Amino acid sequence: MKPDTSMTQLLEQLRDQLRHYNYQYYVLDDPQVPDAEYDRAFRQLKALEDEHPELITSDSPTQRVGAEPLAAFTQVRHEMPMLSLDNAFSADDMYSFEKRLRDRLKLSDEIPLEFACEPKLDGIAVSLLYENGQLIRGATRGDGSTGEDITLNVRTVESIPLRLIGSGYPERLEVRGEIYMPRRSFTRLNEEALKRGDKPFVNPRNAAAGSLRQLDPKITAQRSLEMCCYSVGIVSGGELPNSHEAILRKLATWGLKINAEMAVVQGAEGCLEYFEALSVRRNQLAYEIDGIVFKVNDIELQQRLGFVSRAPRWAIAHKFPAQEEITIVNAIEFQVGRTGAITPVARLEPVFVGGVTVSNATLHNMDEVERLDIRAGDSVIIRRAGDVIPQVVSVVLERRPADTEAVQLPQRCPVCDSEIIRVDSEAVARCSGGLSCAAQRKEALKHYVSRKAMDIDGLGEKLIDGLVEKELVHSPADLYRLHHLQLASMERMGDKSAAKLLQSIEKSKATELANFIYALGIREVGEATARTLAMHFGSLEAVMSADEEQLQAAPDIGPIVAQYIVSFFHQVHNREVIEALRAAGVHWQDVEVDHHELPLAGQTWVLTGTLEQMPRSEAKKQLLALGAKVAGSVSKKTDCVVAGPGAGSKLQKAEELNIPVMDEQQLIALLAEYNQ
Ligand code: 9MJ
Repeated sequence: MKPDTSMTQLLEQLRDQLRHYNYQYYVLDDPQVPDAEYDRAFRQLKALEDEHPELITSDSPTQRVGAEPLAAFTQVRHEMPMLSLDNAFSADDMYSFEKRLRDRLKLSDEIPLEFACEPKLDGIAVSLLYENGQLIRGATRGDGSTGEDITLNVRTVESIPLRLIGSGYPERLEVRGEIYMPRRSFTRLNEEALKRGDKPFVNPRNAAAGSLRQLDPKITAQRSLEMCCYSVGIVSGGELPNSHEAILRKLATWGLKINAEMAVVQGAEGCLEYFEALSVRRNQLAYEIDGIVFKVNDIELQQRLGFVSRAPRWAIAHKFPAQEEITIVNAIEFQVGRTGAITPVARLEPVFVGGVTVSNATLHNMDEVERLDIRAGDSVIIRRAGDVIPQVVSVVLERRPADTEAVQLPQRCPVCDSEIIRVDSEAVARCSGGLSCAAQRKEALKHYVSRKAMDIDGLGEKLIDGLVEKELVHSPADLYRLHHLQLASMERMGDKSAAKLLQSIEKSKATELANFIYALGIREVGEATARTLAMHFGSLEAVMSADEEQLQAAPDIGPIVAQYIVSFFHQVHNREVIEALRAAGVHWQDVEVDHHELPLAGQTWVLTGTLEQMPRSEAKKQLLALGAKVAGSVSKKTDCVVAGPGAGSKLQKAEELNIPVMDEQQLIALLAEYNQ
């Protein structure tokens, strides 16, 4: 067929359709058609363009990738410098910020001052230049005056329109924002890197930077980057609205992605409220942020305020406490866990990171020690994101002192001197001392008294360490033989606390079968498995005499756990401890085993958000009793999600996957119905 106007029109129609789908998917996060529909339109366009290569336009959705690798990036001078931001680290800094602005603007206290608030994305600042709606250049911020031309790479980012949609945009429009890698893409990228044996990226920011700095745009295209716009640079041949918020909303109508969390507040007070509210949800966002940016909303006021050196006077970034810090490894030691697992731990020069002082970081196992090549004396980057445990991200090799030595797994347990054994197939090394090892005894006791086990109040870690060291307690049964004088003579204990502790030890004798099984500390038998065992077998005797096959008949018990359970009860020492506990008066009621199908058998439930009328542990217990499994994350296999106030990403995922969601009231009604 000879190309004619109708073919040109058809191609343009298909392109518009695809741009629209892209906009809904990447910019609004709200796709309206299934992927297959997009793919069909894309393939049709591609086929027609293959037939008529002379009609291909550079802003066609088929033209995002495909350019040849560059030899080097060229430099770009920014016509208007790309500014950075001043920082605030406290509420006081925010109040001083507002005061500075008011003084300079001569605003009296009664006149409100509006701020636009937006999360501070931790990515790479870039500039996009549109001429007559066409994306003609993408550049990094660089030093603010000169950056690098990364046009071919930004063209691969799907949330960046190659051509603006809608109408009314200025002839020349420079849009600025941050290119970042969402957490999910980051996790996936690193999982793939580890599988290939490559070095993982340290954080999403480095991954985004590394992906943009690729001379081969095909690599950038595989990296799932996103761009969020937060300001404009050059504007000519057209007008923009007169507030920051309205400008951003306008950009969104032209197909550019802006942050969905943007809001307008009044004064430093309003900024601080926004800061607090978003701090709470920070870890539920799909991307990492390192603070909140506050900008005077009124553009005329912004112009009156101007800027100093490289930062505008009208904006400030209120930073969260740093999530990454550098510190020194004073030593690498080995801890012995309840099951004898030997865990290497880095003892650190104390460092304030993620809002707390960190002086230890687990290194998990020897594979991790080898992967990091961490040594005593090294400078390391410590990361503590949210309430996640602190993690050693990497060693700063340039700072390694001359005389360090690689870490060796000790051959003997640092506590009991028994041999350490590392089974080839496992990453974990174990002390072979069993309960003859004081460290394992201490950990076993700590587990026994813990809240979800026997729930003995007032028996803290230090006291257990002391009792084991003084040889007053060898096994859990010894707890029930302790008397007042012994306890009262321990460090930091007095008559009163000793009496209270004896009471809680006494109280713990009346327990439930599931708690008791959990308290025994059998490898891989957590709270849920213990409950399953109790419900399926009904009595301790039945669990103890079950063979591996019988154990595997219980829901969710696999061959490995079954083997651990059999071997636990096989050991004479363990049987003796159980006997001694019963002799000391520990008792429970056997569970009536009803092998009728439980109403929620086979179902997986997820609890999220805050429950206001019953503790989450109680809701979980009741669901388990009805046969349901209670999982920590939502997947296609989830049958129902119970969402309370503050529910975030799990609720969102459930909605995406069309999984039934109920609130606490509905759950209570359902439980009442089944428990009648
Ligand atoms: C980030 N990183 O999210 C600015 N930023 O505004 C936001 N950065 C900025 N605004 C002017 N939201 C200079 C930098």
